Amino acid sequence: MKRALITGVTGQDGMYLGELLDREGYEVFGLVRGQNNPKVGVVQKILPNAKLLFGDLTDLGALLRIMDVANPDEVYNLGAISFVAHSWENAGMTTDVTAKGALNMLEAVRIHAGSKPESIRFYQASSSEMFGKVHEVPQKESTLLWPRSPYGVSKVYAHYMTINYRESYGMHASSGILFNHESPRRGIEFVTRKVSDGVARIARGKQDKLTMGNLAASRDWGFAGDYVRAMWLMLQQPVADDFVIATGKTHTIRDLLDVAFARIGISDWSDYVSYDKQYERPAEVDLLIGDASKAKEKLGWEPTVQFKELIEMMVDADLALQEQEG
Ligand code: NAP
Ligand code: G4F
Repeated sequence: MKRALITGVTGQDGMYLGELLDREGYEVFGLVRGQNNPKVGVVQKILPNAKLLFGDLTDLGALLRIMDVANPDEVYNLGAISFVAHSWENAGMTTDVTAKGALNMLEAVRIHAGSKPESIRFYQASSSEMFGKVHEVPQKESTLLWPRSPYGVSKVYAHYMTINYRESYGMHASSGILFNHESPRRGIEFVTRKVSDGVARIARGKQDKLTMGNLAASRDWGFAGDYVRAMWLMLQQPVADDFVIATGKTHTIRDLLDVAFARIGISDWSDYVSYDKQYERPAEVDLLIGDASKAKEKLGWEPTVQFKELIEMMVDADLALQEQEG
């Protein structure tokens, strides 16, 4: 039985990846931060077989202890401060967790693996946010990185550190440069879930309006369940490498509002959406669209869920949630 350690197991991707690894017959270990993390109950329900270990990415000693307990064949480093807007107000913490946390995890793997650095396969959750002010359309593995947020800068550090550990120590360390991916498990702070939740509340008469920021930004949105499969496929390759994972299609926030409101029978949403400057960012990433042809060719990976189906799935899930809550 293979053993896998997931950092960020309480996040959207951590839960989908845990389910996939469980189906593939792995013994799954999940890193959970904090002394009384409110998401533990949710994770235990979704991943009843997973063993939860408590520690923080900023604490190398804790990570070394956790490596001793889990003794994993594969490590998926998904833990991060992942909300871009939050990263300007918390740049130091974002650097400590999202950048230096990845270095700590790489170090813990390197030290634990001892004389066989290639024996533990490592996945780093890199991000399309690294492309920032894009220098090429669509973006691929070789596109110049030009991050626009403390989060993006931290992810660039972690990305190059992963490549550096591969080149310096011969570690089997891969980075997935994942474009935005969403699901009903997406955190409420991100725009797709904010919209699906708001639209469901409007439909149930619990809310009058959605207050939004920049509606012109474009994102390449896919389904998280598809994207965690790409993570796993990367670690099944004989040679470690970096891959863009994306749908190859981009949509604006306005398109997102169109699909979400249409799902509840509203074709003109202008009366239901207002603008607030507080949701604008100091520096915006205007356009993301990925070219995942390398992943298609080498991993056999392709997305199965398209934009409209994804947003409808999220609105339906939030309508059901609102129904349950009464
Ligand atoms: P998420 O839902 O925000 O999950 C982030 C996870 O990191 C949570 O489990 C969180 O724990 C954990 N974490 C935060 N600080 C930590 C710390 N100090 N020590 C240990 N764990 C910590 O993010 P996601 O959407 O699943 O994304 C997974 C990874 O992929 C992240 O690294 C993200 O930056 C990256 N990524 C995401 C996307 C996307 O569109 N979703 C795209 C590209 C890359 P708590 O639950 O306790 O907060
Ligand atoms: O949903 P978002 O907060 O996601 P963002 O910034 O693209 O970051 C996500 O994807 C990255 C991959 O590219 C990940 F690395 C990262 O961890 C995260 O998962 O915002 C999307 C867009 C932005 O352009 C933002 O300005 O939506 C725009 N937006 C407009 N109004 C809003 C809002 N975003 C949020 N969160 N809330 C709004 O009211």
